[in-house]
Amino acid sequence: MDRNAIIEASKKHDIVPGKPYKYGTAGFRMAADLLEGVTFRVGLLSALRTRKLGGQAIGVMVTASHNPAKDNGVKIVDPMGDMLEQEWEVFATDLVNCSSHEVLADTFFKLADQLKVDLSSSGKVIAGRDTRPSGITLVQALSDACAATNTAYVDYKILTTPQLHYLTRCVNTEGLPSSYGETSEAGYYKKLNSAFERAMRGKRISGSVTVDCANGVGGPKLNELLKIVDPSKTGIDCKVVNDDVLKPEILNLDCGADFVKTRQRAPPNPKPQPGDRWCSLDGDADRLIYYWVDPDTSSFFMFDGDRIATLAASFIADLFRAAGLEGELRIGVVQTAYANGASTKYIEKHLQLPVVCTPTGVKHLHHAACNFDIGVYFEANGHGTVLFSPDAMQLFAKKAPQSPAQKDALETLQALGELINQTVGDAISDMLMVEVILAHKGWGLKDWAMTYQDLPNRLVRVEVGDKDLFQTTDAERKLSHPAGAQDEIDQTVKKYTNARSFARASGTENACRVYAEAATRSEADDLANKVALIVKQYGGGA
Ligand code: G16
Repeated sequence: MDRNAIIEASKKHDIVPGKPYKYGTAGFRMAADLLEGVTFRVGLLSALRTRKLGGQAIGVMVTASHNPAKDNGVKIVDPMGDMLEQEWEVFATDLVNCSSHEVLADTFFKLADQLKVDLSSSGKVIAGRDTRPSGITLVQALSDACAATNTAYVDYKILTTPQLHYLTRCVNTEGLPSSYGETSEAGYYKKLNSAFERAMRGKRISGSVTVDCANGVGGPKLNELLKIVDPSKTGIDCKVVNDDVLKPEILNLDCGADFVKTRQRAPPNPKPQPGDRWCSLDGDADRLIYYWVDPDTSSFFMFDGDRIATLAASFIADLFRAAGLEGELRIGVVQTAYANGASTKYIEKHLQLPVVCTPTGVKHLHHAACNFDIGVYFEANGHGTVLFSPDAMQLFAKKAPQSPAQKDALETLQALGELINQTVGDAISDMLMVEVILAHKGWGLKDWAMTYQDLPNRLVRVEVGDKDLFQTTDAERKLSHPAGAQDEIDQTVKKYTNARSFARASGTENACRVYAEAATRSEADDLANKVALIVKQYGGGA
């Protein structure tokens, strides 16, 4: 590999000096005009990673997901479609913060040495981006990093984040018994549609579902899928709204999963009619939130990630019983500190399933979910999936059914394992999963809403002078720094009934987040505001 080639290419994609850059919750994420040099350097790290893993393809996704349109981001996807191994995040941070092109090249070769990477071997990177126009410049930087390091590069252009994860796994399993599917966008739609039809066999979906696509990449991609979906087979009636990707500035604006979850209300436009079933995706279609306006009470009701997790876990546990598999496989649920306390109680007490709590970030939840045969993981913000271990999939395929009911349950489990994205949370696949489960249970949204009652809660975004002052412990449920802040939060929480609150620095936005729940709506709001004030005071002002 040629040191000069790296230096010359780097000069075309210079880094903007300033604050140290950090690989956050979902890679590097910030204002798009700071990202060109960062993305080039992420390309260099990917060139090392693919070679370290014997030439398996590495995925790179350019997206800022739920963030405003002016932001962008870049993250690395490992060969099986999961997030970059955490140990390597440090190497990414090291490369990105190099002070000059020469230091960058030296650090690259030093890392190769340290990690025992054979630079003469071949490597491959595949890339995708969301609909943000800034993505075009960023993938060019990535492509140049690959060219400078003789790394094969395939640009899949505009994709949802879960599609890029799917393609990464497909490329690396092509022709193997573990083949994940056809390595193409069309292959993704085919796999989803066929699994959806199998999961729906003998059942019908009742009523329509309207999907708010946040004016992001999920809109055109869902429309592509719907071209091959035959509604006569399942009864699905999917209406797509907020799918305008030609006006970049309206991405995630007053719509989308993050808007619905944080504002706890439906997008103002178009407005859902009472009784209609709605859901929202986020800007890169990896989060999903359902909601409706209850026609009896006229109040807004949200089915967030916690509700989707409980729905999936209860359905899969029922299928296990019906298939005669009870006790043979371990099902568990993974949540974060943001999970509503009532959902955790419902899973542990009512569904009798174990719950594990991890820090925020799909990478943490995914990892913990792999410890179960069936791991259901969802963040309250709607990001999640259900992982089926290879053993579980084999058991569903091999077990001889003792009755038609057992056969049905085993076939549905197999179909779900194909329908649900095994690489990362996928809003389109999760939406089909929810539709399947509601149809199987014969449930409307009222039935789903009645499974348990959420504790009133509030999520607040707090801008501070330096969010990095805030460090957490105990799966982000407590602050270890700045000194004194947690004590003040604890004292405040004590004044409210059944209350809980925590604060943490966001890894995707330049802000802190405060979560509070309590016995009543006004107590939850009040507590969140009080804790936000504490955070502001300790965060050095905005
Ligand atoms: C990303 C991560 C999620 C995380 C979210 C917010 O989502 O993939 O796991 O929950 O950021 O993280 P934070 O609170 O640290 O800002 P997305 O949908 O924005 O890619």
